[in-house]
Amino acid sequence: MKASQKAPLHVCVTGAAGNIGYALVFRLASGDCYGKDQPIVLHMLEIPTGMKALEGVAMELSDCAFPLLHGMVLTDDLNTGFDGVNQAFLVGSRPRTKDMNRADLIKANGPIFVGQGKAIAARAASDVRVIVVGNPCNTNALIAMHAAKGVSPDRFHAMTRLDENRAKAQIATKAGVLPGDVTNVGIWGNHSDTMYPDYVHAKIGGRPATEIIPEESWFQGDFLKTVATRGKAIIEARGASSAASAASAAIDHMAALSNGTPEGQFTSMGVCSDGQYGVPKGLIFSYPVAACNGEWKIVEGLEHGAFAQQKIAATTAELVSERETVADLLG
Ligand code: NAX
Repeated sequence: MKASQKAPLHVCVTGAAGNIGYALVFRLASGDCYGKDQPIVLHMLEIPTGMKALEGVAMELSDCAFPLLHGMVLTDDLNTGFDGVNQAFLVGSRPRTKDMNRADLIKANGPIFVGQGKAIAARAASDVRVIVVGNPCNTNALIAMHAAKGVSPDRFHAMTRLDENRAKAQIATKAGVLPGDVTNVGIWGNHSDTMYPDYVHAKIGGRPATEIIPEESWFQGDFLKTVATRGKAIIEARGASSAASAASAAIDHMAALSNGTPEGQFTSMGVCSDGQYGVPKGLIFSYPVAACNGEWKIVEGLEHGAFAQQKIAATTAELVSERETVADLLG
């Protein structure tokens, strides 16, 4: 089918003038997420102080003359931003400042996701799918999901794909293979340094990664630490936080959701728990997930040893505590 024959997808990016937004919108407009035959209309939502920079982003998008970009909506109004939207990337939120701890950040950003959840329920298309990137992304997704009355909870996701991609890259380097050879690296729990990147079920060229790298001490030591602290290392090296890699991971997540995961493989998504693996129901928890045509399913039956169980218990406890911090926003 020619690009012009398909109806455009309406794709919203919040915080589109920010670091990640700037890396994301060009990839979306060039067809990296939905395919080279799928036109899109980009809805770019900012706060009033971001609107001038957003105009500059729109000028550059226009100057790319992307054949698939069939329209742009620039706005600081939630209802306009989410009107008729099929796919939403909730990226914009307040960055953490020096005097803020994680609980302060959660409190500061929570209300943003109440407003956005309500606007999604009121204005988005009936097939809307939402990925929350803005931190703390699991708990922000939880808030948006609660606020979006009438929208099925399975539509709300948090992004842990960047952690998965970081973990795959570390394993590939250690094994001397290409990142594409590494599959089934599930991220469990919160997008924070408590997450558990499950190396036990990871595969390299279809074989258990632990057979090819028989060094449990590396997996439990340097590997876990590198993945958990990668964001900080990038800030130190670049003087700015991860942006292009975060945008790329968001595209990987939404592309996997739309196109599906290959047979026998899974990816990591923060999704609403129904109690799988003993996680309290209703938490947005990152699990290994298999996806197909916009639907997803948590991969069940994976067995965990004592080390993994202890890591999963710790990340679960952190998410439960975050949920308590925002209890007043979960009406
Ligand atoms: P920036 O500060 O560069 O950009 C944020 C943009 O959002 C700004 O343009 C700002 O004006 C806008 N904004 C703020 N509040 C808004 C609102 N209520 N509605 C619409 N727009 C709003 O941050 P950036 O580096 O782009 O990071 C964005 C978010 O991603 C942060 O919360 C960051 O912590 C989070 N990240 C999440 C990652 C993940 O793996 N889940 C990894 C990368 C990143 O750390």
